[in-house]
This record gives sequence, structure tokens and C-alpha cells, in this order.
Amino acid sequence: MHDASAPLPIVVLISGSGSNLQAIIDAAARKELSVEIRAVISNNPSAFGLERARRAGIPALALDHKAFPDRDVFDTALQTMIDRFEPALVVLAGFMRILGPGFVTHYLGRMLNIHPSLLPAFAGLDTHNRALEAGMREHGASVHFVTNELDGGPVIVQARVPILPDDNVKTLAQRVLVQEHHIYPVVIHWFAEGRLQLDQEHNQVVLDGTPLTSPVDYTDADNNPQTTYPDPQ
Ligand code: NHR
Ligand code: GAR
Repeated sequence: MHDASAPLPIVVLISGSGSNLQAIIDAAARKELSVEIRAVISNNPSAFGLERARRAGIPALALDHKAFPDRDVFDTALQTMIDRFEPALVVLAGFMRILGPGFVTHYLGRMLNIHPSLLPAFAGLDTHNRALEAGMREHGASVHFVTNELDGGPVIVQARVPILPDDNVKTLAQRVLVQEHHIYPVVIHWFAEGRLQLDQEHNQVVLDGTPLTSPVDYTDADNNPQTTYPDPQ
């Protein structure tokens, strides 16, 4: 068991820009969150998030899925790499590879994902484009426990944003990202404080000892852009 008075050891998995990683690093630096990021691992060796990790003095490792013969062998190598750091929590932050059942079972109840939609709407990829195409008036982001149902694990927190008449994928994605950067550190903080569990038997989130009947709505009242983490280019 993790001692709740010590910083929670975590490993963050990324594939890209790593702005959610940056939000976690910054929240920890501001002491809003007590975590020790033991490593950042990317399946994409050129992910800018690896550079963010290095700048923060965090071990940054690449495990290129293209170098592996199949998904199972990649998953096993990734699990071995993660477990060397003995994390109490694995954080998927823009990680773009589907993980197999063996991997997911190994980390069940101690792996989170942030997904750029209001789940169960728009599981899978290309969420912003699909929300626009569907004529939705509202969109957002969800943080959930990872289970073997892709983007189907129980949702902990959601944040909503409006879809505006002139939105395109880029403007909408940026508005959603602002909210992602707020909610992910909050959920990790709850987990680190021991307030958050996955009830595996009922596939349900337990927060402060009570099963959640619906996700916590953590929409920033004014959709305030606070700190933003634009792309590096
Ligand atoms: N793995 C499991 N088992 N369950 C989940 O809920 C997972 C997961 C792995 C990643 C993130 C998820 C998202 O938030 C995530 C959740 C990648 C794909 C995908 O189709 C889908 C969902 C998510 C991440 N990936 C392609 C694949 O073949 C590759 C796409 C690419 O490289 O661009 O793995 O959206
Ligand atoms: C975020 O919007 C995250 O929700 C999404 O990718 C972006 C990563 O941004 N995740 C997925 O689409 C997972 N399939 P970041 O690298 O700047 O954190």
C-alpha cells in the first residue's frame, strides 16, 4: 500500500505534445498535487512531451511500438519498463496506443486516462471532428479509470465546453484542452489523497467512500482560460 503522507509515485504515458503532462508537472510544482513523477514514457520517440519531462528533470524514455512484432510484445515491454519505477498510479496523458487485456488487468484500479469528449459520447479517435460533424452544442473532456472496454471505464470527472458557431477542430480542441489541464491534476490529487477508488466488482468509481452515480461535473464556471499550454511550434 502507498503511504498517503508521501508523494504518490506515478508514471505518465504520452504520445505527443504533453501539455497535460505539463499541467501535472506545474500543479505539483505549485504544491496543489503531491506526486513524484518517476518517469515519462512515450511510444513516439519524437514526442515533445519527452522534452518537457527532461526540462523538469524527470526520466524520459521512449518505447517505439514500431520496433515490436505485435501488440502483446509491446505491452509486455511497456509493463516491464513501467514497473521498474514502481508507480502507485499510471497516468495516460494523450497516449495513443490501445492497451491489451493483460496490461489493463495488471494496472486495474491504478490507471487513469483523459479522453477529449463527454463519454460515453465519442469514444475512440477524432473526437472533436465527430462532435462538430454531429452538430453538438456541447463537448468536453472526461477522466476515467482504464478498463478493458476502450474509453468505457467508469468516468470520474467531466468538464463541459460550449461549441461555438465558428468553431473548427483546432479552436474546439484548444477550448477542451484548457479544461483538461484543470481536471486531470484534480483527479490525480484525489487519488493521491486516497479518496478515489475503482470498485472492480461493480465497475464503479468510489469517491470519499461513496459510489459515484454520475461523473463529477468540474466545468470551470466561466470556461476561463487560465494557464494554457500551446503547441511547441
Ligand atoms: N487501452 C484500453 N485497454 N482501454 C482504454 O480505455 C484505453 C486504452 C489505451 C488508450 C486512450 C484512448 C483515448 O482517450 C486509451 C484508452 C488510442 C486509440 C486508438 O485507436 C483509441 C483510444 C485511445 C487511445 N489507437 C490506435 C491503435 O491502433 C492508434 C492511433 C494512432 O496512433 O493515432 O492503437 O482516446
Ligand atoms: C488531449 O486532448 C487528450 O485528451 C487526447 O490527446 C490530447 C493530448 O494532448 N487524448 C487522446 O486523444 C487519447 N487517444 P497533450 O499531449 O498535449 O496532453
